Amino acid sequence: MKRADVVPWPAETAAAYRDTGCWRGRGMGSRLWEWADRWGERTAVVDGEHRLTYRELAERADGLADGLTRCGLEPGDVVLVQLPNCWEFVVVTLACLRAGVVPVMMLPTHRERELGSIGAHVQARALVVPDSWRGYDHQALAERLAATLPGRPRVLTVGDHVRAGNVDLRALMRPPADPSVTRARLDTREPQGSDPAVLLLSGGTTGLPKVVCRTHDDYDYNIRCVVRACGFGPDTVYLAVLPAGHNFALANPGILGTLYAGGTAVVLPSPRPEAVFAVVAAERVTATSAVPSVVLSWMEHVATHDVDVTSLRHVHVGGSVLAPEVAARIGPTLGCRLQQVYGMAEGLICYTPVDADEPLAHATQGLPVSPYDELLVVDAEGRPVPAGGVGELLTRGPYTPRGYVGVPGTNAQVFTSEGWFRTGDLVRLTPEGAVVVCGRVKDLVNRGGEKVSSAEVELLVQELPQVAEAAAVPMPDPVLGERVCLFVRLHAGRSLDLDRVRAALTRRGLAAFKLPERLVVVAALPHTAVGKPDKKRLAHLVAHLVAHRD
Ligand code: J2J
Repeated sequence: MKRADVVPWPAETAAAYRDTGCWRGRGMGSRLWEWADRWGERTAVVDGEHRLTYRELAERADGLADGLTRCGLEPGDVVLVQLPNCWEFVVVTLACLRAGVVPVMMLPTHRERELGSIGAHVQARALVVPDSWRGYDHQALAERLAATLPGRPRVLTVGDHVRAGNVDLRALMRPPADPSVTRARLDTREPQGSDPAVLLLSGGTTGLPKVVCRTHDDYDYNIRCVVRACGFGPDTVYLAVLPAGHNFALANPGILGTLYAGGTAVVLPSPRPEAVFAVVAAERVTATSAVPSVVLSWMEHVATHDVDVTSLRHVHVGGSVLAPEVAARIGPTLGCRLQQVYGMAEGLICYTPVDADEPLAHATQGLPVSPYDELLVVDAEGRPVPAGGVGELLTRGPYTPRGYVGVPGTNAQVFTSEGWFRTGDLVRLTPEGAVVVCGRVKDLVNRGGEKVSSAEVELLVQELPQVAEAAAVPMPDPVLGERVCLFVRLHAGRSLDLDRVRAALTRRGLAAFKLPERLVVVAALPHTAVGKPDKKRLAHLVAHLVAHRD
């Protein structure tokens, strides 16, 4: 990634964020020893039997920060990190922050297509993967990619079966022989506040990779705000079950927010209720976060099993639409308070307050976490709507960057000339300033919180020889909220079924969660006035088909 690919805030805005104290002007890695000096022997991270104190975490992260340098990685170099929720993920992330190496947070479900296109876009210098995970050989995937990506990135493997030629990452995580010497050396090379800290993947609405560069200054501020909004402190025991590479579980407040507060972050690689409630009871978990579909499965489990949730105080729910009726049942069922969250990798985070009254907690998606967040609701022509009206949400602020990495054309469309980010979400604001999500104008499918770009699916489908025209739209689903439905018009005399589409896209390396789950072959697709497939009509059509069980 070239530094010029990262869009900075305008100089005077940046100066204002520094003057107000939002931006500290320091690398996030410097937090590591602030924590260790303060909370040294307290438990920082729990992963099954594995427990790390704050001191051990700092030492291991420093050991790895040094190790990354020995592998030839320099400050500003980008690495793709594809790990399940495990203690090594936390060490890798902190080591990167300490060394100024920039991790791209991939998901374990990503495959060739995602890793390949993102890896090429950011010129990744290394790929961090598990040896294998859920029966899939990630090391082999990384090796194939490393052989084809420009710059031939190194493969850094976490696991017991590191193949020759790859780097054994666990071996690099050993505490240094003399931690104080390593600490002092790394201190002198601390990244600056304006340097890239992490790269997050946008929900994405185009076929192109959309990568959000979060700086040390802005991400550090984001985390401080969210920790405050959620009342996290040293007595917090947070359980991370959503993929840790997601902004939500990583930093809102998530794992990093827990560490900022001096609490304990428990990591679990699956949101399955059996595993979750065993850990909630064993570790006396006080807070966790989930997307609505996951929280529904938890509520069903708790209603039918004898589980101990007495430690649980807060559950954060967001990422996709939560019906107010469901919201009202969450607290009583799980024996804790609900905090709704509306957030995005691009920045803006809204939380309902810990002590919100019922209308606020159940029927809104929260208030912005920073007083410097700016929110504007506009109509289709970009004019502000009257107070309380529905429109597209635009936002800017001290932790909402002004552009994606290396895509000036997309940025000119997605960001206004005044630096507002067009969220693509339709919202209204309550008189208190809380956001209520009412829909969206962007072209994606929100599958249980995982965002699928319709264009990405359509571009691949259009390459199939049978297909003349394709449109991917959301289809309503009682569990996940939405799934991908694919409409196609075929060339004369050709046929196609869902299994063949899924197999073809899988062969092209597309992640499984993006695969269409229903195929509708039509003689002609409806079009809008500008000649594009009329997605609104198609979405209505499939909603009708689902409602009538056709
Ligand atoms: C409806 N839609 C929502 C909500 C996000 C915390 C929480 C979530 C994300 C996230 C995140 C929603 N109701 N409560 O990064 O830190 C949809 C919107 C939004 C998009 C962003 C975090 N909360 N959404 O979901 O980058 O459409 O971030 O623009 O994955 O999810 O997706 P993403």
